Order: sequence, then C-alpha cells, then structure tokens
Amino acid sequence: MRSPFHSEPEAFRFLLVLILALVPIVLAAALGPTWLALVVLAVVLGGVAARAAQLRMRKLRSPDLLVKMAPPHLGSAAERRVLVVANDTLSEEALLCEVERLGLAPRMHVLLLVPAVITAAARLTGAIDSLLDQARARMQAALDRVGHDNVAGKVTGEDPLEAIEDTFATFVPDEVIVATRWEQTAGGLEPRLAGLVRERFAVPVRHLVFEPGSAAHEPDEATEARYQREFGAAAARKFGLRALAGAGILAALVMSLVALARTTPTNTTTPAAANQAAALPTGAPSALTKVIELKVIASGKKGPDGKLHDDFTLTEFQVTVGQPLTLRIDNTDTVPHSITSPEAGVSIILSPGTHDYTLLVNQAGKFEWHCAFPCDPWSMAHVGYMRGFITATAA
Ligand SMILES: [Cu+2]
Repeated sequence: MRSPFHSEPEAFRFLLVLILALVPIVLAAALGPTWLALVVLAVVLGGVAARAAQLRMRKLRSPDLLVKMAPPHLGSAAERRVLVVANDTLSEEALLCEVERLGLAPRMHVLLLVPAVITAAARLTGAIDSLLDQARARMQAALDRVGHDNVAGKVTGEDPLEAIEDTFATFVPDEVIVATRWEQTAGGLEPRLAGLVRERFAVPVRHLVFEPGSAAHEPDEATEARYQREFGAAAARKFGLRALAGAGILAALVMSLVALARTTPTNTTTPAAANQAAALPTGAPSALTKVIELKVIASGKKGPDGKLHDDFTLTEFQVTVGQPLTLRIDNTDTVPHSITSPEAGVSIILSPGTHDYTLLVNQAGKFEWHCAFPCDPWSMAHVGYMRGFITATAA
C-alpha cells in the first residue's frame, strides 16, 4: 500500500483541512437541528469531493511529478541495464529481435517487464489470475525465443507506471524501452506510457511502436504529445462522468436523510381542529410573535371551601381588537377543557398536552368566558378557576 501523500507537509495540510471541515459539522450538530448538521455535512463533503475530483482531473490530464527520479548507475562503467516494458507486443518478431540484439551486447542486463493490464471488470469478475497467467505465458515464450542468460523477465499485476517505478528501485536501468502499438488494444499498454516514463525518470526512454508483421517505429515528438493529450483527456472525461454520477447519488442520499430528519415529529403540535388560524386575517405576524403561556390543572387550586378545584393558571386575557394572540396552553388534565365566550366569538377547545392556540376578538369590550366542558361544577361557576374575562381594547 502506497502512502497517498507525497510529503509530510502535504499530510499535515490534509489534517488541517480535515479539522477545519469538522468544526462546522460539530457546531451544527451541537447547536442546530439534525437536518442542519446533515446539510452542513453534505456541503463540506461536497466541497472536499469537488476539490479532490478537480485535482484528480488535472493529474489525469497531465500527470506532473514533483521530482524527476535520476537513478544512479549500477555496476561498472561498462555495464548496461535496459528495462523493456511490453505485453501484447511480445508476440511481435520485431520486438523479440530487438531484445535479442540487446542481449548480445557485452555486459548487458535486460529485464523484460510484462504488466498484465488489469481492468476494473477483471477485478470484479476475479479474472485477475487468468490475465496474470496469460502475461506469464507471453513472457516465457519471449524468454525461450530470445534464449540469453542476461535477459530476465518479470510479470506484474500493478499499474504499469507504478510497476516501472518499483522496478527502478531494484533493477536500476540505464535505459527504458516501452513497446506499444499505435492504438491501445484490449489488455495492451497505453501508447502514452512512454511519455509518462520520460516525464518521471531522468534516463533515456525509447518508445517503440510495433504493428503486426512490421518493423519498429519510433513516434516523433508531436505524436507523443498527441498521445499524452488524447489519453489524458479521455481518462479525465471518464473520471469526470463517474464523479458526476457519484455526486448525484450522494446528493440524493443526503436529501432523503434531510427529509427524514425534518419530518421526525416534535412534541409540540397544533391540532388543526382547535386552531383558529384559518379564520385569521393575514398580515399580522408581529402580534403573533407574542406568546402567553398557561396551564390547565385538574384539582390544581384550593378554593375558599378548602377543597382542591380544577383551574386555569391564568384566567384574565388582554387582547387588541383584530389582533391574534397566541396562547401556549399545557392542558395537564386527561380530558379537554375550553375557553368559550359566545359574546366575544371565542371557542377554543384545549386538548390534553401542550399546544398553541389563537385568541382573536373582533370587537372591543370585556367578555366573560367559561369552560364549556363539564368538569368541576364549582370551578365552572367561579372566576379564577374555569371561568374568567377577556378584555379587548381597540387598536
Ligand atoms: Cu373545564
């Protein structure tokens, strides 16, 4: 496993970004509702993913390297080490002749590196072994055909460029030959591989192009540049499409999570039947912001008779004519009570539990109200218990 970071400062930067990204998520989770935390999480993840995708696209278009590797020469000055990278082109006689010719030179070491190009589909279907076997068979046939002791072979399932990089650490070549076809075939090497190796290593790199039955060709600089561009752009396009699909799936997932979090019921609900909001004139939001809180308690208050009676903790209401007043009433009883005043045009039924109700009076005056639900007969007859007054003053 390769470290995803090129350097220590890079790893440190990543850690810093991670912490900075976590702060708003934690804050939103601690202070806001669940859906807000999810939205912040989605925004942060989206930002990070977009940046990662951008960097990846740039790298695919033109893989740049921080340092060009210049391996030291190994062995005596007369010794030469050549790395030949090939796979499907190993069946070409012209390539085998080239390897044979190299092998004849004195003090020459040739390593035949055969990357089995493993596609995502092969990984999924577990066809990796058969691809490696094919590469091994090709390599063995080539070694048998060349028949020199100083020509060795190696098969790899790694990404070709990474395999070459690893080989540089062990074989330390003085020269690299990359053998491809003019166009990439299924399981074949990308023609742009030679250009990538040239960019990465400070050793002579020869790109030999083989087509069935013909001699080796070396593409000119313009052709190499075209390979780089075309394959880079194609890879970036493919990755872009995949990233877009991934982002779509992620967005759908987050949106459904947010919807789920928002529809989770809270314990304060407004029963539609009891709420008179539908009958309210619109355009008085400022008056609505004032909330009066009170409770309805069964056997909550001692009467002059020494017994406990049902009561409203507040029985006097002051309102402005035509302006709705919000009452947040906690009916702690198990049965409904009401604020009923036919003269004031008020009929509010209070279900058990805490709910918001709207008190609206459209004429000035002092109106008596009472609880219309048969509960405590004494309370229903006495102001300050289940009876009281609504005073409406003109605006
Ligand atoms: Cu009552």
